[in-house]
Amino acid sequence: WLILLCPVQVSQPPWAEQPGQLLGAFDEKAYLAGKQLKPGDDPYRDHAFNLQESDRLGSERAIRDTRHYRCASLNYDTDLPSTSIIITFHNEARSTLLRTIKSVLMRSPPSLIQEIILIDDFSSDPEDCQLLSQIPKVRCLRNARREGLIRSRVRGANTASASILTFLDSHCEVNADWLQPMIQRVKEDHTRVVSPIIDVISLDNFAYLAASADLRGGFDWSLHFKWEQIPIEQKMARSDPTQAIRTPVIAGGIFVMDKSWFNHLGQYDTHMDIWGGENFELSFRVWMCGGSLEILPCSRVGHVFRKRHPYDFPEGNALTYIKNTRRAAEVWMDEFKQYYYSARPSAQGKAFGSIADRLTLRRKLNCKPFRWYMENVYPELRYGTQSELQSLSFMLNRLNHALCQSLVYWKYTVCLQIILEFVDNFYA
Ligand SMILES: [Mn+2]
Repeated sequence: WLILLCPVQVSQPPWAEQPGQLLGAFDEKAYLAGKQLKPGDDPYRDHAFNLQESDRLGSERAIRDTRHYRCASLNYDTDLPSTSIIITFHNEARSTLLRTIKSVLMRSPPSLIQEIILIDDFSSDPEDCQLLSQIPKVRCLRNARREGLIRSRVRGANTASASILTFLDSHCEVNADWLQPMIQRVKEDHTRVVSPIIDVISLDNFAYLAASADLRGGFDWSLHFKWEQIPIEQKMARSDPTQAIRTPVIAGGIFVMDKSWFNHLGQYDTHMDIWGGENFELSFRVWMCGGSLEILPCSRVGHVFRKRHPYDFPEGNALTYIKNTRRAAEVWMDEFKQYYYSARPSAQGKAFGSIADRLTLRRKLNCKPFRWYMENVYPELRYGTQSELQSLSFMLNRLNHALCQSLVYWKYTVCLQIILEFVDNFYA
């Protein structure tokens, strides 16, 4: 009778046996052949990653299960609610977009996927999205003009029919059991906003590399996101490597959130354009208005990190980032916004539009002051006089530069992540 109590261990979940059947009437070969790199074309030109490698990989490659081994034996509720997956994109490569979708269909329990909503943010070729809607559960919505990530996601959320929203970037590969841990945490407490550990897919050869499991999201006063080590006291207190990691901010590309909580908290600031800064605004808002942010080590999703944006910003990259972060600082950072302006003096004179609606929202939700966030969520973020700050950031930059010099063009965040992973493996 003991056998009855033990679940049978299967190496492949039953729904993954025939990936071909997941696609219904969709003609994968024709879709991929419809757009191909011409001989002599620079494979990096359009997407800032090696398109030739991505095309060559195929849409259902196996990837290493990068989780801690203890994750595989965790159990999740059998009645977890389903989720709407929301993927926004602008001129994404067909092979990466398809691999993102297929990895979701292959590595998620089918009952958890209510639908996959693609928001085509006015890509040059409407067929990139349209053709994919022949895949069962996939829906395609196309914007009539360029709206950017933030308004596109809000559009996706408004049309979603599941009670839980999963935001996913368009050049990802989800790993084994990525979804259950996140839905479980949100089901237990709907005010949690959770994200996976984001593994690295090489932009050159598309190798799938494990990221360190000891990182959380942080930032400096210029509102530049960075991965950082979990503070030592918290690390010492972690007896269980499968435990959730509290994080001051999320990277923003991939997370799961209860839909009614998303709506209650005011969705996103839809006056932010294209990309950038929205993750700070959401993170401050979630913490200060009664929720929490977590990274779940048993959920892993690979993402192609790039060194530049392959698409253009109608108003310029830097200006858009400043407008968006300035809105976040003005609405949420109270007297601490002075440190943002010291770190980014050029932001001072830039237009950022009206924030009256967002200030009303903050009052209506009765959110805590930014000082509370500093004291309770991110006490590690130092603040002081301008010269102190400058010499500190100078030292950190020098250190970072020395560490990452040999890895030429990787964003230092990615670089740091990989160095830390090596260290991890060394001691493992
Ligand atoms: Mn991305």
